[in-house]
Amino acid sequence: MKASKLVSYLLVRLGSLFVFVAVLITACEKQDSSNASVASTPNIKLIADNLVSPLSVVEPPDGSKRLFIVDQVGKVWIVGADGVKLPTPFIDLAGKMVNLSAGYDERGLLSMAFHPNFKNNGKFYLFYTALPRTGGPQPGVNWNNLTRISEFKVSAANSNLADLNSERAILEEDHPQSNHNGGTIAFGPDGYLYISIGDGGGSNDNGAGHVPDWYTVNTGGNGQDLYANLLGNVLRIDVDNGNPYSIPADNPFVGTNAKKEIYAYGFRNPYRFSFDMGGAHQLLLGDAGQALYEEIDVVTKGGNYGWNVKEGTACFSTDNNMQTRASCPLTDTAGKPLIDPVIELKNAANPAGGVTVVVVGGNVYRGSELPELQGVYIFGNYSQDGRANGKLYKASPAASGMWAYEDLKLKDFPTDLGMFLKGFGQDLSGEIYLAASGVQGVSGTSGKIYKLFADN
Ligand SMILES: [Ca+2]
Ligand SMILES: [Ca+2]
Ligand SMILES: [Ca+2]
Repeated sequence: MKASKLVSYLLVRLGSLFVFVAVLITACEKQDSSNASVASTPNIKLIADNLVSPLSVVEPPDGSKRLFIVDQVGKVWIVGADGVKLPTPFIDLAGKMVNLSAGYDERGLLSMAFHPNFKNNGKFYLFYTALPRTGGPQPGVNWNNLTRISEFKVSAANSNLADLNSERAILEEDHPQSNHNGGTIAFGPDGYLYISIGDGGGSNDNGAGHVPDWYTVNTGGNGQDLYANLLGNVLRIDVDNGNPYSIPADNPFVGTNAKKEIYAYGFRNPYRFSFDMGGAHQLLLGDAGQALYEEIDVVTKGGNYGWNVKEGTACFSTDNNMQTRASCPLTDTAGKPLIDPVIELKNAANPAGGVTVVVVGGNVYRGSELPELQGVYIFGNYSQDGRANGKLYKASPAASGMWAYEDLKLKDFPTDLGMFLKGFGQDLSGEIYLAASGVQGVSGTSGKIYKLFADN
């Protein structure tokens, strides 16, 4: 080998070595950067479409990796493990429900929960709006509808079909007006079924079917009343004992004259709530406000969340719901503090500059797609101003006081979703889903389910 050839040979070998070392360094840097949780790019991808008014997504605890989609019209649709929506709905309850208004309606099939032991007992639960019973809250006024939570079983022959005839009504409550149905059901980490029910509807927690409570400065008050009905509460019942259910022994009003199903009270329209899959398994709830404030609450056993004494952190006035009162009680007559929200947003009608028509309670992210969102509460804005421009927020839970929150920016939707945001869902891996549609009402086929994912 000539000297010149030897030199060039060595240069080539050294060059290869350099390239090899450079690749090693780059690989190490990549390794380091993933460990150091460099922010990924949140985006949403389509999971199912051609829905009417989807409100939630639930995964059954049976290992099937299916997703069940609740459509307000009364149908539950299944998306299989292969990502394909089945052509036949799991169940269709429309024949058992009130007729819904195409333009706008808060009634219908509002949520679904699987029994924790669904894999073995095939039981699941639906919250829906049935035809009203005869009679009404006062002479000459009929009930608008009947809230019904029922147990059903999956068909013995086909795990993708429910047995409609297996219905066992668990809990029913007469509802005076069409709105404020609440409408979430979920099993807590304690195995009990939690149910959110609104104040009965109308406005200001007033009118037929809204009883007077301890706070006589404001008229009405199903939110504060604990005796006359189940409205304005989060309830907790044991569906595995009793017929049709029993009261958990440590429910807060056991041994009193109050309704023993009540777990927490003082809500206006607790439309969506969820349990954190991790951490302390907190119950996080979005309560829709009247005219000025929207709120997210951390719900604890026996807690009083203020309505209709307070709207958010403000003192509410039934004399004029656009003006707060200068002061109001800090506690109820039982000495319970009126618990303020952890997040408060100004309602779109707030003259001080509103941001949302209604807040939509979401879920704490516990998935693996977006590590930087681990433990972050994702919630939503149904619409900023009445148009199809809902959006997402993210909030960092704080040990005390108000939680900081900001927009959760999505790659393909940098300003808003271009849709009405109607609800959330979470699979058993902790990933989060959105339910949205292009219209406010229960009509059309613009309803879609999206999954939050890292688009990078
Ligand atoms: Ca009152
Ligand atoms: Ca009540
Ligand atoms: Ca409140």
